[in-house]
Amino acid sequence: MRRKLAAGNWKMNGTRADLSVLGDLAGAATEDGPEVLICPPATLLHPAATQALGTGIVIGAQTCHEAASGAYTGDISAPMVADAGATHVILGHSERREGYGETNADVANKVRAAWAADLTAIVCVGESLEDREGGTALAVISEQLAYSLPNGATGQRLVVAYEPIWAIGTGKVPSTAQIAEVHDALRAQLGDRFGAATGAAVRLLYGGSVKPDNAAEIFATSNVDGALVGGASLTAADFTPIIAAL
Ligand code: G2H
Repeated sequence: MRRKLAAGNWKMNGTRADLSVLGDLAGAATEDGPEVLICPPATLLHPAATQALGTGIVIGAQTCHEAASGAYTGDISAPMVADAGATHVILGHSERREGYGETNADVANKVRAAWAADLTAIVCVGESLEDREGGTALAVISEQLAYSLPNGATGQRLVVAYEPIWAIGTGKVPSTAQIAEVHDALRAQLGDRFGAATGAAVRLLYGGSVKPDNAAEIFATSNVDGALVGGASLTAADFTPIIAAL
């Protein structure tokens, strides 16, 4: 049985004062309920992890470098993320792929680094509007998944997030049939590559304009084990009902 996961991606939002959201969410993270993950900016990883102690909320980073240390000005490594108290890292988000030129091979190297540091990697895949309208969405996603994942995935250390680029921050959401088609294909591909047990154990998140008013419908969709939520994870008022819908 896959535990549901509500993951908040704060992107480049938040200062220490905003960590009060963790306190407001504390009641939402229960042992029997969905796992609640907040991925704040790197500056907040350590204070967030400290503040989350005892709440059941876990903390993740939004990216990491593939090397453990070295002359990479401005970057943070997977061991640093773990040292800050985080347990997860989002990798290959489309904003990283598009804005920083991260390739599938880069993402796979980062996943290796994350696993070496005992972090759970949340690997993002998703098609552009052009891919969707041109009928190549499934092929594009399949290729991203194939080349963004190194060997050695397990249900514990891999989560896959499907985020259609055209749905991110736009208020546009694919139909539940479109989400199901992609998630079913992801599940099948993971099973073919890593074996049936691992394929069945990896959690699949949907991401892209998840809001309190559409969460329940999305969560009722085939092979959707939770969500990667951007804008609506910034306040407890929005994120709490999303967690509750899982
Ligand atoms: C997609 C998502 C979070 P939003 O990027 O990863 O953001 O919910 O704001 O569309």
